[in-house]
Amino acid sequence: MTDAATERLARPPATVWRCGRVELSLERPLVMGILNVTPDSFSDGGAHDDPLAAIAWARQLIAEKADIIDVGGESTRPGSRPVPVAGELARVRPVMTWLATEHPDVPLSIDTRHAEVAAAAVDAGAAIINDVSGFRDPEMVEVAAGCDAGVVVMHMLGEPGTMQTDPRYGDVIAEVGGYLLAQAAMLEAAGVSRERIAIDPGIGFGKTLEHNLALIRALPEFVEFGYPVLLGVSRKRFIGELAGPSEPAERIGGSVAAALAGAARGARILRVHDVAATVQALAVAAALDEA
Ligand code: HH2
Repeated sequence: MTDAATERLARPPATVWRCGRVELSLERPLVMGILNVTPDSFSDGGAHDDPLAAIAWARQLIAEKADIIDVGGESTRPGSRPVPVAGELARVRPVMTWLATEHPDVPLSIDTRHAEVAAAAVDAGAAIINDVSGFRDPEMVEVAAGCDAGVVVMHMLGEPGTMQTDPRYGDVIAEVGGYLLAQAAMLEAAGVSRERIAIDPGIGFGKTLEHNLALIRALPEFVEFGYPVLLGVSRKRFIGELAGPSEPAERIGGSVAAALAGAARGARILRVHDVAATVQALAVAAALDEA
């Protein structure tokens, strides 16, 4: 680990995550259901990119007991290109507004790299800003500091367009951990209180299979930083690499296995496409742990 990491190691695990007016308990892992309002997301692109389909999917995620809904209007899959902000806003705003009105009790997250989109989403009722670029953009930091939303700081190596072109690290755990700590400290210095910050190693974002596995195995080290840890493994490529070629929608078993392994290592927010399967698996795992 870096000096910054060593200095701050061994804080007790976070027990709550403050997101706007709600304080989410982390006593059990929370399930964040994915709602991609995009034509081109790697797994569900084109499935919910008109407002009615997006609302129907949101209803399903809620019925399946998602604790949080993460709405995205820009795919950041490997090789993807940025979407103009106006287009991203047009995709996410109607569904965010509907959700905030019809289901004000379900915390809403906006998955965006763009300050303007984050600000509009917070105005529409988002309780969480999920930034896969880890608040590199000072304007994103300003938006976070100017509201009370929870924030997810994710690690990504470079940009989506090129991140999977031969990703390399000296020590992936130290580099990703050091980055997350540095960005969290920067956010705190900018006025985002620590109980609002969650961290995420960014599975698949500029990582080989070995990097992804090393990061999942090392989750207990990230938990010791004292921030809630979010894990996004759902339907990702590494599952096909481990278990044989498959389409993303065929990776549910591997996704649930990886989510459970992450939860067992301390991840407290699981970002998933398959909410019902994950909720069921967590219920069984929790009952067995108690026994
Ligand atoms: N993964 C994706 C998108 N956003 N956010 C966080 N915090 N962590 C992740 O691992 C993560 C994320 C990629 O998944 P998906 O949204 O399904 O795909 P796409 O980027 O193609 O829309």
